Amino acid sequence: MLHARLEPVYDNVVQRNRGETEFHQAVREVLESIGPVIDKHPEYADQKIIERICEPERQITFRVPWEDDRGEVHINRGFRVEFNSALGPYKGGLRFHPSVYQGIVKFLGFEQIFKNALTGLPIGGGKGGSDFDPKGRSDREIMRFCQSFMTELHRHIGEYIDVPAGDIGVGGREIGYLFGQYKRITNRYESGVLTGKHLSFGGARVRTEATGYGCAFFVQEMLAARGESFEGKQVVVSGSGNVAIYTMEKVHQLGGTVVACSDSSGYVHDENGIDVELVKQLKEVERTRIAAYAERRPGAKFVSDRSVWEVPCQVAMPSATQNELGADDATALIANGCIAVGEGANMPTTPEAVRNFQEAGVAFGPGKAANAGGVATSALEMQQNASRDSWSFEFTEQRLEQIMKDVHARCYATAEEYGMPGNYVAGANINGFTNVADAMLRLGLI
Ligand code: NDP
Ligand code: 2IT
Repeated sequence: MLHARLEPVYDNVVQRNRGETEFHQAVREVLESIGPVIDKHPEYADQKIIERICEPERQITFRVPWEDDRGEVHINRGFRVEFNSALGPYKGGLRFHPSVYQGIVKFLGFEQIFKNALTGLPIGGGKGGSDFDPKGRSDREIMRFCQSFMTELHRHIGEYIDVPAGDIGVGGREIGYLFGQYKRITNRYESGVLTGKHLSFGGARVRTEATGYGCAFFVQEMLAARGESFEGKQVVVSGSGNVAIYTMEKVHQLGGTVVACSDSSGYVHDENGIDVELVKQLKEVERTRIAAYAERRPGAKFVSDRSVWEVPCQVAMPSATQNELGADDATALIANGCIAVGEGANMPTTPEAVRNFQEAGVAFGPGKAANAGGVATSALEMQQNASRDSWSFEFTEQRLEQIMKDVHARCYATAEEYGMPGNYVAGANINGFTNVADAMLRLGLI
């Protein structure tokens, strides 16, 4: 239910951003949480802070022409949405996936505002990407695409302006080509303009692992708050990309057993525990399909075109894409004894499924909080670049773990303060929102 003062705000967002269903969904979730804040702080509504937050400060759409290996010309669309810079330069990833359009970039950029605020670090919110499909493309094609993309994007970014990073379809390789082109066009070695860089040119240790490790740390905190731990728990992780791989690695280190992971063609079930090194080999080195896992690992099976959430587990960690875990999946997970869910992906759980989990008393960690370790470590990379420093793995991982504990504590305490103990969705949305809203009030009408 929406607060009476927020209903017209939401209606206006739907009207002015027609057809952008994912953006509507993300806005609605935040507005549903902040009703009690409006009662306590009517000045936010009086100053139209919510209307302002829902309108990006700047949106850029551009043509990305490139040539494939056979000489054929392709035209893709590039996006960068600079959503909110109250707390710092715009910060958020780039997604290359054929499903990308304005509505997806805006939902991601909107969520990024509150996620970044929750980290306690000085970063605003933004997101970008392209409808380019990297699947099956050669390394040279990826390079040419990245160069063309950056040939336009470079005018809009900078270490004090907007700092992109990776997301679906954009990892260390792509960040390298993007940085190379930025450096060439601008004639500046501006390390802090992109994060997720390789260690050889200004990258930070633990950034590759950060989102997955951070998500595992967050779930560990949720479990501890209930007197539980990962020890002896069966865990299912969806996806098999960057976030999924390092979630699995840390869950194993913390005593859990990941028994299944997936990609868009199906899932692999391995009761002995997923061999994470094999997944790295298949996905990071060979860039092949997860089905190959079952061919190389005795005892594992591949199941095509079915939901990974049918595999019994006590902890579920959706780490692929938006709306990948629906109401029926939630019902199946609850029936199988699931007690905790940590969103590694952004908005992977549908609103109905979130409700199911919360009504069943499942500890539910929303992406804004649970996957904040990635962007937080990006902010640590910016800090290292600004001071021309390079921290050790151990030190950086300690910083990450402490940040995730703090994010958990903020969500937990805020939910209690507003009379919704254990509701991490409310805690994350209210805490993230009030941080940004307070800064916006102090910055005047901007
Ligand atoms: P990757 O590109 O490394 O991996 C994405 C994984 O999700 C792949 O296994 C992919 O399968 C699967 N996937 C993507 N789209 C779909 C789809 N439409 N249907 C089914 N499966 C799909 O991306 P990341 O691991 O970086 O990102 C995963 C999620 O985590 C995203 O929601 C992202 O926004 C979020 N995230 C990422 C952060 C980061 O630092 N990278 C930080 C915080 C959140 P396939 O190969 O078959 O497409
Ligand atoms: O969704 C996210 O937080 C990311 N894709 C990471 C963003 C970043 O700037 O590191």
